[in-house]
Amino acid sequence: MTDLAAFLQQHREQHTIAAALTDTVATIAAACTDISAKVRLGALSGVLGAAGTGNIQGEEQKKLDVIANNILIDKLKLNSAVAGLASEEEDGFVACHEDGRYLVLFDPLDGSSNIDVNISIGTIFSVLEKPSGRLQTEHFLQAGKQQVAAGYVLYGPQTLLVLTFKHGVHLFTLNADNVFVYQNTSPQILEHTAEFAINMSNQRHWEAPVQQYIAELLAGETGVRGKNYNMRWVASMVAEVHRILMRGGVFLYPKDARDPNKPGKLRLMYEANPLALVVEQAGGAAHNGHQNMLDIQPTGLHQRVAVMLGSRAETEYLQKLHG
Ligand code: P6P
Repeated sequence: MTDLAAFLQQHREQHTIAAALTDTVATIAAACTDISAKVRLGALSGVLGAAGTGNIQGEEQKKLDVIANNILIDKLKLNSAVAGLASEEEDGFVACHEDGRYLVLFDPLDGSSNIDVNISIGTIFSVLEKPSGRLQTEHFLQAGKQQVAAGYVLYGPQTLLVLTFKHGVHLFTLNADNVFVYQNTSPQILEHTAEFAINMSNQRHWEAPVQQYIAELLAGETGVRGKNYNMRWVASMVAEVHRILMRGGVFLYPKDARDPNKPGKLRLMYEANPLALVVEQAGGAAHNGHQNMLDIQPTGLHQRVAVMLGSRAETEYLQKLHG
């Protein structure tokens, strides 16, 4: 049995990764272990329901959003390698250690609408190197390809940690002793799939290329794609990405006409970028319809983006449709 600590030491030596970086990821994993313990107890740990507060996204916060956010901030603040952090639940960045090397960005609990109905939720994290100079917001605004580590923890039937240091994707299962045990697998996303994930209730708001794409999938073997497709929608991006990692698929949250000023619903820095890095490291692809996700130059901590990711045959076809 190889646990996370042993894996990080081996991976560090094999790929000449800084100990401060693997230690930062270990801190994130430790925080997620505490979050998992709260999630598992649900009503018994008083974490269900609304917090009675809102966040900068204008969304109602669930109690567990706030709890998870505080657990991550408290633990990361104790790690001297961390110069600063940014969270979906925080308006601006949080300065940590002046001599820290890394910036940690996270969505503490993705899929919050699922908490009270016991459907999978997750924590998404992204690690960047801090540029020189006094910490400022611009230091966080690095393209996704600059990430030095990224991943997620999925609180589902199992609690799974999935992470990458850009040397493949690595999976761990949390055991009964609250230790993440390495699964010795390097998942590769199937190039072809017959499974798509999109919120169909928004269909009337989509732009033409997505309208055409989904119509073709729904036409099944009678249409140009020549095969039948199945659909999933969990309303938890982490769960959708993990399913795609394990058995292929394509996930879309496109721009829609409900808010013409918003390029999409999902956030670039701490949802799309870390998950896009995992997907790419597993042989899949991710873009916003026009540009590779990891090439997008951010302009704001909480900026939103259209997301299309997963099996390459589908993501490449989608990019062609967008011209
Ligand atoms: P909708 C969860 O709130 C989230 O950010 C993603 O995890 C998920 O894919 C999406 O929003 C669900 O959005 O509009 O279907 O509720």
